[in-house]
Amino acid sequence: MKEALANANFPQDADGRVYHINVKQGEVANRILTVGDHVRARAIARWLDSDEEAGHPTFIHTSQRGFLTITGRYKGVPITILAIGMGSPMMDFFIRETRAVVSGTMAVIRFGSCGSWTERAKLGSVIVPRAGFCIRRNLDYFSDHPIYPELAKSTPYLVSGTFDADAEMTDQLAGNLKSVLGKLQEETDGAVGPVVTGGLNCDGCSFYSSQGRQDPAFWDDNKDLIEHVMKVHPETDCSEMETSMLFHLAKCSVQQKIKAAGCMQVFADRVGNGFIRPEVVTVLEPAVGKAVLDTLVSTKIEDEMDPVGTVWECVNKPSV
Ligand code: R1P
Ligand code: URA
Repeated sequence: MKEALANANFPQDADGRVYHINVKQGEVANRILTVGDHVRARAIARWLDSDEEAGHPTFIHTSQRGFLTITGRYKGVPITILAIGMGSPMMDFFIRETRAVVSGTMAVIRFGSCGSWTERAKLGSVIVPRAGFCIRRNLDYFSDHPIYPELAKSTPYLVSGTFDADAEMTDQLAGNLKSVLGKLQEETDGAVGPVVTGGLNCDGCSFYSSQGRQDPAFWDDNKDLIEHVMKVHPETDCSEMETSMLFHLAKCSVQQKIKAAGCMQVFADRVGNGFIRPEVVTVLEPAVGKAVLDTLVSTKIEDEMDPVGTVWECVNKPSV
């Protein structure tokens, strides 16, 4: 921590920089592509307009807490790519802190990796969920001195209801992905694709126990978890750790609108127990990243920020 901060409730420095992402108003655009992995973020950032095309340098900033913010333009439209790391608390930091420094509607698409729970989404597929839910370890079940005895006896894992993605952005994203991946599917002899739509994503609070992975080194009581979840939400396609939290927080943003959608590449086959090969990821990630950027720039934002004073203000005459 380098700057003096004020306000324990929502810490910001004298310039308005938020505590963990360390950005201020004018450094994050209304349209945001978010990922977990900073290598994925930098690979997708190669699609951004050059400094000459954009008319300003691309803004790149890594916070002390590891959030990577890249703000530039894509096809002339201001856009931010933000790598947040892993887990729902990181999604919470990201959404609350960006919401505090962006005015107007935010359009957020997460591009993650996931484990597939269905044969219709094999390794190399991309899933576009219509909604998501969460699975949380019920700590009282494992507690030495539970506060809520009934909850402690009830179940080791709590499964939530669902939160919808933005339907319009989701349809647009699915369409863009299908047109890009259809071609790649042929070129890669089916190693990439298809695009799987209409189902549910679930966020685990852990990569391990709450996604039903078996670990003899720990007391998890999760042998029947996947079967149980499939009974509660039979349309579940996959599990990962942040997208459902994004949908949940977008719904709970009560002062300013957040449109949220997500897509995830299948890295782990939880049905057949396989894992994606790195050379497939090399082909898949840039293609999906481009489809997400195309979706974001075609998303309508009625109350977009004025570029004056932002990092995307044209300071040089654009060459296009
Ligand atoms: C776990 O390996 C991580 O991968 C998934 C999960 O949501 C979790 O963050 O997404 P990312 O590849 O975007 O990090
Ligand atoms: N990310 C997850 O959270 N789970 C998986 O199975 C694969 C990637």
